[in-house]
Amino acid sequence: PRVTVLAGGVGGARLAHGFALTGTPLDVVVNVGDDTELHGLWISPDLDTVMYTLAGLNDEERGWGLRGESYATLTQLGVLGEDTWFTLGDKDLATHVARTARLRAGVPLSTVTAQLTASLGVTARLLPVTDDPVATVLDTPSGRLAFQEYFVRRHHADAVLGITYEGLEAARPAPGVLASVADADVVVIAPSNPFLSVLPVLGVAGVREAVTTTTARRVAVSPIVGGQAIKGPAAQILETLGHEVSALGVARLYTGLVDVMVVDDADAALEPAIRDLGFEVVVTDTIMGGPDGRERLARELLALAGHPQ
Ligand code: FO1
Ligand code: CA
Repeated sequence: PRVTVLAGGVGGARLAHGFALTGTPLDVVVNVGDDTELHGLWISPDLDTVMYTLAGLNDEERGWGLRGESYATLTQLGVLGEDTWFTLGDKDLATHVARTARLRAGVPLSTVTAQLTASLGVTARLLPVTDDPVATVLDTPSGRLAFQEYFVRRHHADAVLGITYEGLEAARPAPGVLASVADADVVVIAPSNPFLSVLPVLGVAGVREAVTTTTARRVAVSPIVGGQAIKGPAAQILETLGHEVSALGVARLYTGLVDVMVVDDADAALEPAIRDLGFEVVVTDTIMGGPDGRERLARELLALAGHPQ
């Protein structure tokens, strides 16, 4: 079956890796709202997290960046008076240099991404949801913060009172994105942050409609397990934006978008309430861990979608 995963960073990367390990044809449509310019370089953290994970090159502990990095360039940038709060490894910087050079030459982000993934031996197709700039901006008690200011520099410690996706209204889907969703056999919303990763993907013109109208089986995996986020600030953001901090709260956000909500064994008690929203509910172990756990979850999702591998 053809699988299309809608993904943010680490959670999306791990589940996409699981599908890749099953050998099924895979597209990953990736959020670009985290993208930022630092030191004159264009950085696309979610694309790189998915790319490095699928290439088997990622730092497993952190979830982002490359394994076995060195930091000579960042150290010297600090000597020269540049900010160093965003940890850029020497090899990772090569990705940003190559990407930025090609973007400046007029090559679209989707084409650059196809080139970079090919160079790293990734066989899945990585699609930025759009080639147009989108910037997630957070309203906090300390004011409006650019995404990486909020997330990395200030360690996502500020309460999120509101979220704006600058550029999203004007953003057009990148080539292949709408067809990928329309032509898939299975569309999966990864266990990524609904507000920081999934909504800025669905908000690009035509994407939500493509998910609504595709004939694919549509499955979402809850990123909230036992009332807590597997990683990152999803729980705090649901809370401050007035949503229930649970797989049920996530399900409400995806009502009408997916056929099946997959929740962790820890959330088995939420099954009837989620079913009442109109979903089929599957309760399983959603904690992926290493490659074996990722492949296991991917195979379970393929089976419940009617395409056992
Ligand atoms: N996340 C951090 O928490 N701290 C960092 O210093 C950091 C550096 C970094 C460098 C390259 C890259 O592709 C990603 C990086 N990330 C870092 C992750 C990134 O900020 C993601 O946007 C977040 O993990 C949210 O998904
Ligand atoms: Ca992200």
